[in-house]
Amino acid sequence: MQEHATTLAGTRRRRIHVANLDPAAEIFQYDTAFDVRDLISVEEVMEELGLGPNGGLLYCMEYLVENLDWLHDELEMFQDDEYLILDCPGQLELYTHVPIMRRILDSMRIWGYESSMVSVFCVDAAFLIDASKFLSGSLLSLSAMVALELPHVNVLTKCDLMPREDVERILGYGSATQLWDLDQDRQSLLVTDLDDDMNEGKGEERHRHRRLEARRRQRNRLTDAIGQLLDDYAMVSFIPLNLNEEDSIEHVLATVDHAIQYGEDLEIRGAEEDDNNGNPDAH
Ligand SMILES: Nc1nc2c(ncn2[C@@H]2O[C@H](COP(=O)(O)OP(=O)(O)OP(=O)(O)O)[C@@H](O)[C@H]2O)c(=O)[nH]1
Ligand SMILES: [Mg+2]
Repeated sequence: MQEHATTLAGTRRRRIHVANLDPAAEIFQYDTAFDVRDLISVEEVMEELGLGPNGGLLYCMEYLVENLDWLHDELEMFQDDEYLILDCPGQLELYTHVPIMRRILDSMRIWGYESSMVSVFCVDAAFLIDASKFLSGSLLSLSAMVALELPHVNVLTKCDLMPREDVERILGYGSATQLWDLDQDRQSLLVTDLDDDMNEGKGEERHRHRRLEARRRQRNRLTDAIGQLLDDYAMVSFIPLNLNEEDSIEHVLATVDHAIQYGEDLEIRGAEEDDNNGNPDAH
């Protein structure tokens, strides 16, 4: 995104700052505007306190919450119209199980950033490839959305690493229930094959197989209900990101901009200037 912004033509060219809020991060492919590891890092915590990677991350994030003045000072360095991406840790428990990210965001709301924040939830395309993965990925996104209470954009990342047909299949799912039905049809074909094999087997095995089938159908009713809920509220949809396609990067950026109305003031200002250019009396 940072690189893309600098390649835009003319007035569309812009600067995107990126800061790292992941104390476990090691390598970056962007210029960091500021870095939480200047405050604390998982590496030093693991070494000094003998914690493991998960405990270390939690410790660091709690330390950040206790030292939010540091973040406030860093954010104050930016002008109101500057654009900043905060690269956050990917461990979902920081958003759902423990309210750490929520506490950081609540402070940012108090500092006046409420109306200019959007959460961008990035999921690897490979994690959504079949019905059950799609449903669990959607639920993860939903839990982050509920926990953060911000405008929310889901991005399907790493599409460049997957055959185009697979990406199109994921995007074409349309609805979670429809997807689940398709998958069930496929599963029942498999079960019918299995039934035929079983008919030749012993009575005890057939009985066990029927019990398993009944249990699976019960579970499916729950999955149906979850799929229905996702559909009824049109809660989850994904925007594909393919790093090799400029249009795809632009589409993600435009969607995120739109969610926070970024640039709309600039466009209006630009339009006024155009009008004024056409009218010699105007100032
Ligand atoms: N080809 C390709 N590689 C990517 C893309 N996004 C990230 N990567 C690479 O994938 C690797 C893992 O990066 P991420 O998926 O961002 O994960 P992470 O930052 O290590 O972990 P978390 O932030 O904790 O989730 C890095 O080497 C990235 O450069 C993408 O869209 N396409
Ligand atoms: Mg990361």
